[in-house]
Amino acid sequence: MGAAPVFFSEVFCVALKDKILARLSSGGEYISGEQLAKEYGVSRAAVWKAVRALKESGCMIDSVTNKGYRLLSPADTLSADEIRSRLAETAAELEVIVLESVDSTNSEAKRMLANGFSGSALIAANEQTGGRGRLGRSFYSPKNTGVYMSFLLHTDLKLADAVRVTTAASVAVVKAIKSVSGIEAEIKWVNDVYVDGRKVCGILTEAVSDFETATAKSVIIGIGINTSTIDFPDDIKDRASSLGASEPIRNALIAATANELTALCEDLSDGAFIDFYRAHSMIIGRSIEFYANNERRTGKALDIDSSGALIVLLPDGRKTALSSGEVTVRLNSDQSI
Ligand code: BT5
Repeated sequence: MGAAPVFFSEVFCVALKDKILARLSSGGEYISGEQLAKEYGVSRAAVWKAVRALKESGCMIDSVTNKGYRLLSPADTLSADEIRSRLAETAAELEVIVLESVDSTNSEAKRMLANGFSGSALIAANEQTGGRGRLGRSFYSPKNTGVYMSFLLHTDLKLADAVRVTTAASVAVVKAIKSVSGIEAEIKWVNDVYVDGRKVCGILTEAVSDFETATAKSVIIGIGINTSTIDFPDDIKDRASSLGASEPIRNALIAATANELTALCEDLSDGAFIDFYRAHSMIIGRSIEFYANNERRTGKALDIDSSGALIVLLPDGRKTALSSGEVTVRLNSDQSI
């Protein structure tokens, strides 16, 4: 059998990418697209494409109109040591594990539990090959351009209160995004974080429950945040986005989320964080549709109660409280899941 054909344009593109990376690495100045195009005898569009490919591979390149491109860092590399060095006291007991690639950090946490691990852990991966969302959905987790992490924590939460964990995680993510990048994010009940109307983060909480005592003995809180992903798959590209990070932020974002989340988890019965959640909700006061028992229903989101449940006004004037797991909320104007 002959070798697989190598297309000239692919070779050319790889070579251009490497050349541009080397050129940008040689000095801290901005270099215009026009200049790079001239130096390498290619079009500006080819330069733009090569820079985009570099960003997709994790290079932190600042692009400024009329100035050009500047390399801020060759990579936003995950480092367990750096994450650890940024942890506050509340998070100091977390075993920090960084993996290059894994199917799902939540699945990895489950395997650790099954193998007898009894501590608390933070597992972060550079890439997930089988990132999971809720209800069997998937979470796109390309390498280098996102934060994919799971917290394995031990609680004695009543199962009925487990929704608070996801609520707390959403609050932790919004606070961490703000502190690390200055970006104001919003929460779409119960587990999605949005920036400018697009989803930048999803949260998947899984409880390891004890049926006899009806408690969640351990919880696995999986958080995926797109930090600099540009190219999303066709089915989500219109409603997914990233934080647009142009400098390394992943270690700081992971540590900030860990610090916020562990502080909140110290006392989940204290509903103080629900006020923050309400203030950052993108659905309170809006018409929504939701699914309960596979049935599509509509209503108006009125409030989030102290347990984290969403209070909805139904068309017949009755009110209902929705708790996670049984419903999916859509804004009426929005086609997202
Ligand atoms: C979620 O589910 O959004 C929960 C995602 C949790 C991901 C983390 S990453 C670390 C840990 N390990 C895992 O395996 N999972 C957790 P859900 O609300 O069901 O949303 C899933 C839907 O979001 C998909 O069906 C897509 O429509 C959309 N989606 C998929 N990937 C996305 C991405 N990267 N950014 C924005 N939207 C995405």
